[in-house]
Parts: sequence; C-alpha cells; structure tokens
Amino acid sequence: MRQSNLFAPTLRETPAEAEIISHQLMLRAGMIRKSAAGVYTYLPLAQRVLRKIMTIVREEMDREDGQELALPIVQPAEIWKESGRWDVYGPEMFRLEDRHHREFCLGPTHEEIVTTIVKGDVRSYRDLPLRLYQIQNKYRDEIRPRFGLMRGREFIMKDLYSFDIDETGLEESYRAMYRAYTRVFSRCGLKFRPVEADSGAIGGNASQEFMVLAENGEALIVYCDHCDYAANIEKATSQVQVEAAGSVKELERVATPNQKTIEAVSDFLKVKPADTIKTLFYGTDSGYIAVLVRGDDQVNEIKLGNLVGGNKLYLAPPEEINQQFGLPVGFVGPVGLDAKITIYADNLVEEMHNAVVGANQEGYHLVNVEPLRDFPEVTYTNLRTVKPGEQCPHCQGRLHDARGIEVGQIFKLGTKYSKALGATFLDEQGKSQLIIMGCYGIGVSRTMAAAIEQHFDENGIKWPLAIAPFQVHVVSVSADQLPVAEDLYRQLNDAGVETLLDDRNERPGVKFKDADLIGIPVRITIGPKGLAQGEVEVKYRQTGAEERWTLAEVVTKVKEYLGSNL
Ligand code: 9G3
Repeated sequence: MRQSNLFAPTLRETPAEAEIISHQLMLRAGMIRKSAAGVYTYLPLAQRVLRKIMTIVREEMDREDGQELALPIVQPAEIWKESGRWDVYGPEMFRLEDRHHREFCLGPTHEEIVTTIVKGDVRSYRDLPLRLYQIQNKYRDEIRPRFGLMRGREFIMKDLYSFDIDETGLEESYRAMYRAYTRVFSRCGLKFRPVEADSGAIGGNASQEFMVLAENGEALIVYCDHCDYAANIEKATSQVQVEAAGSVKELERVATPNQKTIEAVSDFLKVKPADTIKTLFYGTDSGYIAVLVRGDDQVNEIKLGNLVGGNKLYLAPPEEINQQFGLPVGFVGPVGLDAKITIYADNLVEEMHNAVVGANQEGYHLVNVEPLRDFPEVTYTNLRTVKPGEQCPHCQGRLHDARGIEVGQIFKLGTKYSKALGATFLDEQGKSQLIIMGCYGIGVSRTMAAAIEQHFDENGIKWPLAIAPFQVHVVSVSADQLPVAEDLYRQLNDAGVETLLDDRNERPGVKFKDADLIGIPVRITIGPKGLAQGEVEVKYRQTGAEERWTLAEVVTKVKEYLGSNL
C-alpha cells in the first residue's frame, strides 16, 4: 500500500474527549472515528488489525473443532422471554419493533438464539458434541459508553457455544477453549493472565477471565506470589488471621455524639477500625436487608448479589433508611434490629470480640459486642473484598494486586438455557436429557484497544508484529529517494511482506512522526546519506533498536525477522 493512497487521517493534537491512551492513539493514528456515542467506524488501519486478530481467533477456534456460523443480529423477543432475560436487562438492551409491532432486540449476546437453533435440529447423542461460533457485532446500550473501543455500544465479539451430553463433555469443551484462548492471546503478542471470575450473572457455575495486563486497565485482579492462584477482585478470597479472643465483657452503651463514620467512631473510642462492625442497608427485590462487614472492610457487591439473587440491589441512601426504619444513619447496628430485616454478615464478623456497633439510637454506640451472643440471627458468608498482602486461599503465599483489561471470558453454563428453551437430546437409552452448555467470548475490538494499552510510548503505538496493520514501513525521505524506495517496496511485496510505502510529498519530520504514531514494527528509512553508501536505516518500533542494512540484503533480513509470520 502506498501511503499517498491510504485513508489514515492522522491528527497532531490529542482529541479532548479521549480519556485513555488506546482511544487517543486510535483517533490520532487515523484508525477510528466516532459515529455516535459508543459507536465507531473502523478506518482501514483498524480494519487490518481487526482482520488479523479475527484470523488468529478463527484458526484457534477451528483447531478445537469450532464451526463458524452466523447468527442473526436482529433477534425476536419471544426467545428472550422464554429464557426469562427479556426483563432482566432493561435499558441495556437495544429494543425495536417491526411494522407489525412485533418486538425484537439487537443481539447483546447469542445464548438464546443459538440454543433455539440447536434445539431445532439436534435429536440424539450422536449429533453432539457441537462447538458453534461466530464473530459479529454485539449491541449493548451502556449507560455511559466510555474509553473508545473498550466499552462501546456496538462492538465485535467472537462468541462460541458448546453443547455436550454430560459434565465430562462440558469439561473437555471448557478446557479446549482455555487452551485456544491461551494460544490466541499469546499469538497476538499480549501479556495476559487467566483469572478466576464470577459467573453468577449469566447463570453459570465456573468461569475464568483472560486479562491483558495493563497499568490503566479497568479490572482489578489479585494473584499469589507463590502458587498460580489469580482471581478478579469480585471473586477473590483470602485467608485472614484473626487475633485471639480476649476476655468476654458485658455489653455496654456509650455516648458517641456526632461520631458517624467508622474512622470517627474508632478515633473517638480509641479502637482500631477492625474492631468495629460496619452496618449497611441494601434494597433488594424482596425488600431491605442489612449487611455487616468488619469496619476496615468493603462489601463486595458482586458476592452480595450472588447471595441475594434477583435483579435489584442498591445501597440504600441515608434518607431512605431514616424514612423506612426511623433509624439514624451512622448509628445503626445489628443488636436489637427489627427482626423483619434479614442480616447477612461476612465470615470475619463471626470471629470478632468486644466489637463496636451502632446502638440504633442517635449519638450512641454499643461496645463489648459479641456477635454470637448479641445478634445471633445472622447468615454468615464471604462478603468482603480481599486486600493485597493477605494470604492466598490455597497456600502460604501473599496476594498482590494488578490491573488488567478483560478480553475473554469462558463459562460453564450447565443447563440454564437448554432447560429454559427445551434443548434436549435422546441418550443411548433413548431417554430425553438436557444438553449441557458452555459459552466463551473474546472481545475482538477490545483486544485491539488492549494491545495498544500494553504497547505504546509517548510517540505512538508499538504494534506486536502478529497484529500490526503492516509489517514493514518503507519511508522515502524525499522525492530523490523515491525510485529506490519504490523498488524495495516492489521486492518486499513480491516476497509477501505487508508493506506500507511512505511516498508522500511531506517533510521528513512529518513522515517520522506519523510512522511512530501508526506503529508498524519495522521502519526502513531511505535517505540521502545512507543511500550514498547503498544502505538503509532500520528502526524497530518495539525496542527502538537501530541497524543499517545494504539495499541488497533488505528482503533477506526482513524475511529473517518475520520468520513464521511471513
Ligand atoms: C444482555 C445484555 C447485556 C449482557 C448480557 C445480556 C453480558 C449477557 C453476559 C455474556 C456472557 C457470554 C457469550 C460469549 C461469552 C460471554 N451483558 N452478558 O448475557 F441482554 Cl443487554 O454475554 N456471552
């Protein structure tokens, strides 16, 4: 491709609306343009990168017996009503009506429709297992589309669905996808980590996420420095050492005027925050609940959501607590609480002694609280968010935190969708059984953005070779060198090297700036000085390393560098 013909309108300035580096650089490198909030046009450079990622994904899905199909984007409401999810997702779903007022949605994901297809044509165990996938646009009407391609309302996903006759089959499919994902992200040149993830929301029972490690990633993960335990923060657990119990004392009410926060109360009473109990109220589908965690802990709302189920879960604001229970916020507590309110508490609360809680009376707290003695009607479970430095749940190692970008997720679904939609098969005994499912996603457009978040410097993108829009960038410094550059360009093309030739009538500074911005792995500069000696200057975008090659050896050297990528 000659750059004079390339539609890649680069920008000198960073657009103000772009908050993260991948969004800024894709706009500046002329890769994408916004068409609506969270909806982007992929310009030719981006499309080339996407095609490379999609090729890698297709190859690895096919290697694990995936079969590509194309499911419709426009999906009838009926199947979503059958699965019960039409009402779960609310405004996040793009809904539409046809001229006959029949309801549809733009596919946010395809569990319902693929299950319906399989149900229609799979009869017996001989038709299974099946691994069906597609690479397609998905639609989700995010409240706040942000971060460019990271959280768009229209995005590209590879989604594969597995259909097996039993748990053993599901396990095999799940492992096959784990292997495939590991190969996909390795081949894309990304540093990534599979982590344990929550699967509650989609109705599954095991799940892992593939996280591209990046300092500015949205997702928080923890990992063990000793074993291979790693989990996202929503799922992570730890072992926490608790201090031995002191003597049991009598419950006492103390005045704590105006001391409304954990910090204020613990300062005032000269105790550690860890000796206080935080009492929060949440609104749920079945009314209010109280949630207790140690004063130095945070409630993990994902764990809480999985516990209480339903669609609604929100932290009740102070006015609401006041109005509903006549309780003073900052002074609420579990002792003597209205028996109609179910209390859930984190496991660590059960092990506390001589704790401090609100007295349910303005200006007072209770001290010397013994949970088992003073508020026995409590369901204990894991509700806290782990903290770095705590002990790994599996070994003696310590947990550390890191940031990442979720680019893939794999789930064991079980029978949730086959049951709801009636997808069955006849087993060897001729008995009807529910198909066991799994689903496995890769955010293709997000993977492109994540690759940039992991590979950039102050001058622009540094594409990993396997997904770079071009492999080699031949830059002719001025019109004088163009004939030689054109000849190299032809030689490289003949050798099958994906080459971009900067043949533009621009100043060298502009050309080099654009080259760094676009980030093609190898830049070959043909300038007057080198050419006088029959040489070109080579610069590797990843490392910044520079070399000089003779004109005659360029093709051999490039082929050597590209190796298996040719
Ligand atoms: C919806 C809407 C948003 C959604 C979903 C459904 C997320 C939904 C979870 C998944 C899970 C898997 C297939 C590939 C692997 C991941 N947001 N999820 O189901 F209706 Cl509006 O999509 N899907």
